[in-house]
Amino acid sequence: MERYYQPEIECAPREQIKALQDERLVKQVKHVWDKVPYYRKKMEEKGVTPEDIRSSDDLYKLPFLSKADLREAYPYGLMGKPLKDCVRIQSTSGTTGKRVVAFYTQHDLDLWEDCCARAIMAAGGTNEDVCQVSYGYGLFTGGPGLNGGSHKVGCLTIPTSSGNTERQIMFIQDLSATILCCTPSYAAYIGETMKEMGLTPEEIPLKAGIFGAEAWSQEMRRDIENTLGIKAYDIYGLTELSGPGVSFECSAQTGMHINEDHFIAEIIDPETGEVLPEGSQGELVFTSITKEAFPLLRYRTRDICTLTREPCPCGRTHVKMTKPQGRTDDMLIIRGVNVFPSQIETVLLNHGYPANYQIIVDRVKNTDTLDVQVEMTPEMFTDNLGDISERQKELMEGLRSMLGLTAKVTLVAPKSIVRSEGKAVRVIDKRKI
Ligand code: DLL
Repeated sequence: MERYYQPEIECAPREQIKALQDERLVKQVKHVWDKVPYYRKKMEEKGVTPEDIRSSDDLYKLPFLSKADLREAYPYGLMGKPLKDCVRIQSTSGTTGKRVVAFYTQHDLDLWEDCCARAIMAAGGTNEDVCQVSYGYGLFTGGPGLNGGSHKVGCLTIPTSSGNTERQIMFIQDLSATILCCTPSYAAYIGETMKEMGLTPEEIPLKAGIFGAEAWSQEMRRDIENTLGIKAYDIYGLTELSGPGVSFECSAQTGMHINEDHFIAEIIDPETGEVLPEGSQGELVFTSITKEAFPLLRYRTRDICTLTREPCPCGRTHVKMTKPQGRTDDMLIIRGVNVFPSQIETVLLNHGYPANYQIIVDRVKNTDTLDVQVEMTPEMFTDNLGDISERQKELMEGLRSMLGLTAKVTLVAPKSIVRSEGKAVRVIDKRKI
C-alpha cells in the first residue's frame, strides 16, 4: 500500500528530479518524432530536431500544442502508439467544438491511477478508508481516475458516480464513508442537502474530501469544510494529460504538488508565449514525459496560475501550482475590464452568501452588462423589499471594489438556482449566443 506514497520520488532533491525529467524528456521527444507525424511536422517547421533537446533546459525550443491542434488532429492524429496497443479512451465534455479524445495504453492507465493514489494518500487515505467516488463515470475522467487510485490505495471504493443525492448520503452514512471525491459544487450541494436533513457535521462520518475539476475559492473550501466537518483537498488535472492527479494538495493546503516525474510544467506569457520566471502568474504549459499513447509536448492548458518551489512542510519537493485563478478563455472582458468568475465568487462568499450564483453577461445598446444573480440563504430570505434592496446595494459595492466596474445584483429565493452534480455552469454569456 505504501508504494503509492513514494517519498524517494515525491521528496527527492531537486537535482534528482531534474535528472529524471531530463532523461525522460529526451526519450519522449525521440518517441514523438518517430511516431507522431503531426508533431514532427511542427518541429520541422520550427527547425528543431530531437538532437537539439538534450535536457529540460532545451524545452523552450519545442513548439507548443494547443486545443486547436487537438481538434485538427482529431481523432487519431496525435497518437504515439498503434491502436492495437491502446485499451481505453476518455473524452472532454466538448461544450465548444469537437471533443478531445485521449488514448491510453495499459501502462498509461497504470501511471494515471498511481497519480490519483498519491493524491488520496496525501489527503490521509489508507486501506482502512471507505472512499466514495461521486465524480461522473464514463467518458469524463473524474470517476475512472479516482476509482483506480482508490483501488490502488486499498480503500473500500463506492463507485456511486454523480447524481441521486439522497442515495449518495445514504451510502455515506450506511457504509461510513470517510473520503468523498466529487466536484466542489457537488460537495456543497451534498452538504446543503445533509444540513436540510438535520445532520450536523459530527454525525457525518467523512473526514476528507478530494475536490477538483473546476475553479473553487478558499471561501468555498471553508464553507464545505464546516458543513461536512472534513478537510477539503484540491486536485487538478485535464483529460489531455490523463485526467485528475496531474497535481494534488497535501496537508499544508497551500497549492498542489505537480507529479514532476510524469509532467514538466512551465508558465508562459499567454500573449507572447515567452517562458516566465518562477513566481510569475501566467498560462500553465505541460509536457508529459511518461505517456505512451497520447504524448503531448508543451501543451497549453489555458489555465492561469503560479508555480512555487518554496519548501513544503509535508516534505514533498515537487513544484506546487496555485489554484488556477481562471482560464484564458474563461476570462470575461466587460466594458474593457478583465473579470474572472472566481473574483465574483470571493465577494459573494465573503458577504455570507452560498456559492449558488449565476453570472449573466449581455450587450445592450452596444454596452456590456453584467448581472449577478445570487441565492439568499433561508435565514436571509425575506419579503421586505427594503431589506433586499439594502443587501443588493451592499453586494454591488463589494463587487465594484473587487472588479472596478458596476454590476447589477439580483437576489433570488433559496433553491432557485439549478444545482450541479458535476462541473457547475456559472456564466451565461449572451453576447456569444
Ligand atoms: O476536469 C479532470 C479532473 C477530474 C480534475 C476530477 C480533477 C478532478 P477536464 O474535464 O478535461 O478534466 O477539464 C480540465 O478543468 O484545464 C481546468 O480549467 C479545470 N480544472 C480541473 N481541476 C481544477 C481545479 C478534468 N482543481 C479543466 N481547480 C482544466 C480549478 C480545475 N480548475
